[in-house]
Amino acid sequence: MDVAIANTGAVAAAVARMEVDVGLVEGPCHEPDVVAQAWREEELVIVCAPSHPLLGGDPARRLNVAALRQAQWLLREPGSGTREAVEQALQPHLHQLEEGLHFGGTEAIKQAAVEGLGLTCLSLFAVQDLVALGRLVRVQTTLPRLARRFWLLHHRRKQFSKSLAGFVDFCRYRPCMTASDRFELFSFWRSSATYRVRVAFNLKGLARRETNVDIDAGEQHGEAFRRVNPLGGIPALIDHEPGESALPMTQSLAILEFLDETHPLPPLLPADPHGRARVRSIAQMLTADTHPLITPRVRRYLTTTGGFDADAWRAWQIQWFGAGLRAVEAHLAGEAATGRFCHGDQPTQADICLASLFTVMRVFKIAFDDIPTCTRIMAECEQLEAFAAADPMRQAGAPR
Ligand SMILES: N[C@@H](CCC(=O)N[C@@H](CS)C(=O)NCC(=O)O)C(=O)O
Repeated sequence: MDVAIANTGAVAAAVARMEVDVGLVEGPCHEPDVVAQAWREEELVIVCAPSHPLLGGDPARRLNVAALRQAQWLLREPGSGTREAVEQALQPHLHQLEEGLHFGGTEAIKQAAVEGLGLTCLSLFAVQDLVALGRLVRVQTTLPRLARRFWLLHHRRKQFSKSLAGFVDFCRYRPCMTASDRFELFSFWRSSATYRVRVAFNLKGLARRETNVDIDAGEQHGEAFRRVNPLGGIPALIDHEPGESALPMTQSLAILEFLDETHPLPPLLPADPHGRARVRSIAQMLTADTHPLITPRVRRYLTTTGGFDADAWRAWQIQWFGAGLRAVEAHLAGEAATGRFCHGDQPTQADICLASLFTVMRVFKIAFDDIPTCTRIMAECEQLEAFAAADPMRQAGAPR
């Protein structure tokens, strides 16, 4: 594979001339014969030196629109895709940016900001090193969250070979490996509900840090965790983003919807209401009607109070996993909306929930041979690194 690096305009032009198979760009593409598929989303942050006069000696000061309009902005050169993306993010709020200086690269802008020459708006990923060192501060503002999109470009007549299609899948669904201070996920290696959230983070290229709650040892019922989730279940997610409420979010599907609303790409729900209802219905058949019956708290009750021994518990698991999956199979096998995945050819909430049941069944060594569509779709999911990387056996704490 050959990789060439150029700015957005040059990449789009190379795709339009079919000189390259695909292009990955951060700015808008203006080539008529090029199809732009939404790829990743990246958070943009405003940063400056801690001593910048607009902060008045208080790095936590929140700047309003009027203050931001007065600022001198450090920008990329005109024609750069990054500059266009920053202008698109800021101009709806500030209308016009007071250009202080412009530079041909991000590193030069960062150094100029450290020297106090102005404010700049760059990707969080690009500035987190200097923010961690205290040489830049993230400016708190009254603006909403800023983001830019990356795009995958291909010529509209491009024939995709199997390996090229595999590469595009890899790009779209590769998990993000960076550490995050923003999202704290309470998790356990085997938990299928946590798996759903892991896959969603991976699909969206978002980082998280995980705090282990050992549900085999009963930590979910301890006083500390009950303050996070009074129901004593994982996952729970805390968004530590400054300015956001730090209340823990619980319920994997609610967390999936939150991630989809705050980080829309790639979407986990179809665009049309009927499609969304179908996907949510499949997801809830698995997570509301099936999974709760086989949780540790149910096992504990049945084995301590209900007179179940190990065989009765296993028969119970097989009964309820089987009932849920056969019902989902009836939908998937009989409905035209089923495609490569549960709904069309992109993974959705429904696939995440389906795969979450398969992964926990594997841990318990349970399999069914009468759900061929579910099994085929699970194999499709596992082709994507976002799912594979969330597998229980690849998590810290899994038996080796
Ligand atoms: N409906 C919840 C399920 C939460 C749940 O039951 N999680 C399991 C792990 S997969 C748990 O923490 N169980 C603890 C217990 O049953 O004691 C969700 O989707 O988040």
